[in-house]
Amino acid sequence: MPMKSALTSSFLESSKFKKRHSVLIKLVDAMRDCGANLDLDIPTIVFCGNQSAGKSSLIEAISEIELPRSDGTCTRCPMEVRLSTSSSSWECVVSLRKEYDTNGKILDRPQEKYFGSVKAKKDVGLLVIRAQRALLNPERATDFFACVNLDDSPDDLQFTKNVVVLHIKGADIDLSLIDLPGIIRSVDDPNDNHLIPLVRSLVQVYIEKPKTIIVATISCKDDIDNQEVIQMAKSADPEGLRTLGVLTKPDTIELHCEAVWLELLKGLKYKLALGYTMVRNPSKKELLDGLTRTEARNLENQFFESTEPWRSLERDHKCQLGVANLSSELSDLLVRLIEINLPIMRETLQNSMESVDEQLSKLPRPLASNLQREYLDALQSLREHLDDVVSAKKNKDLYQAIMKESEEFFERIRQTRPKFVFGDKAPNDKDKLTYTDVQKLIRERKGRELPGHTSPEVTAEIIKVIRPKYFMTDILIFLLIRLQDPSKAMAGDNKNIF
Ligand SMILES: Nc1nc2c(ncn2[C@@H]2O[C@H](COP(=O)(O)OP(=O)(O)OP(=O)(O)O)[C@@H](O)[C@H]2O)c(=O)[nH]1
Ligand SMILES: [Mg+2]
Repeated sequence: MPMKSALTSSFLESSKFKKRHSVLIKLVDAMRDCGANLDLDIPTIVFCGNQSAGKSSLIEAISEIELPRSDGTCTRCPMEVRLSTSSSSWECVVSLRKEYDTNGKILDRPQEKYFGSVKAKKDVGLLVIRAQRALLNPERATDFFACVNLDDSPDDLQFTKNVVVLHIKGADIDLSLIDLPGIIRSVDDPNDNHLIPLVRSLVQVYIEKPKTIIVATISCKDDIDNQEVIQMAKSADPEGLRTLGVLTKPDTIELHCEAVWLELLKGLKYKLALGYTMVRNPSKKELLDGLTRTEARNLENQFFESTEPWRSLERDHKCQLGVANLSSELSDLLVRLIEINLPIMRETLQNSMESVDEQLSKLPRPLASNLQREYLDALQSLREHLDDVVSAKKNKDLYQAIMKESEEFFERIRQTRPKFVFGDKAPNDKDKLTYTDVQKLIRERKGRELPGHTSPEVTAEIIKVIRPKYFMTDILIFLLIRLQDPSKAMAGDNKNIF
């Protein structure tokens, strides 16, 4: 069997849960696609560790694609790799998920945008580097990074919390993994000191979620006590129940210094409930020499079969060696975690849906296509509402309480209306309109009317003369009439005003 298949197929073929694995992992991926990860703690596998510990190399080995690797192109943002089996041909679709704005403030809703896609595994590396650079330069057009030849100009940001998402269809396994930037211990330039807590807090956000499996990637090249990931994982998961240790670069261990790593593997030191696995991936030189994926897996097998003390490990511990064993272990763990959490996720989503339905039911009905009609209906209902308020129709007690006062008020206002006085002169009130005044106006405006008829202009003139003075009175009386008998006022019966 080719090594490529040995990586995953042996596990999948032997697994009686193969179909269920696929269904469950696709289910949580679909939930993530809908942005449910913002409201829900979705089971996830997160790779974290010191810078250059070998996290991306490990995910590459599992997923068979190329990710930005150290020495110039290290991981500078979270990379979500979603592998799914399907009958269709192999394809990798890359999208950018912005969860934070340019000031690092969390967005209400993440925005996921298509970035590019490739049909050949060899083309993934460049596309992912382009996608990462697009996120690191948020002020520049995304298309720029998708199409043009990349230059060496410095990026606006050194790290970002926004995510490159890789949807890989036609993979040999259903699994979702997140690759994180490496924890920085020191920086050369003091101006970069702020990057240390920045990356640490990014890692913390991912690993502190209770439904996350922490893959603490520990390089055997460094002293075990210098691996900050151990402390971070311990504070996020004090009992070590969801932390899996992965020991990388075993080929770099100096002769006779293997004991400490052997102790870890056997669970004698830094004990974790999920235990430790050891993997051997290609070094930079081996990659530069053109080592293929198949050769890389062969190299790993040879290494564990020929190097002490690993070759003499007891049978029980042999399954802790190699990428193939690790991928099956991870897939199993993820599915178990999803299964355990499915009822609570369903309940949380049910509650969220009920609260959304309630909010939706409070929204006004959608607008009809005839906007003019909508506008008139809205005006009509506003008018009815105002009528109800003004006429105290729906408030009987208030109506009865003000009845007497309003009648009295109406009468007093009425007393202020202008009065006609027959004769030449109004004895006590110079503001009163006299019969002589009216006759004078009729004479001045006389037109071609039949005898006994008055020109409408005269009526208008009389109103013009009186109205400005008594304008406020008009309104008050009008309102009063409406209060007492709205139907009368509505019918335009406001002749009492004069
Ligand atoms: N000798 C040896 N080198 C390895 C092994 N695994 C990874 N490397 C090399 O270590 C370097 C760093 O690997 P990466 O996979 O980029 O490490 P990383 O943890 O993703 O790095 P950051 O993203 O920068 O934190 C690369 O040059 C790899 O080729 C291993 O098992 N043995
Ligand atoms: Mg990396």
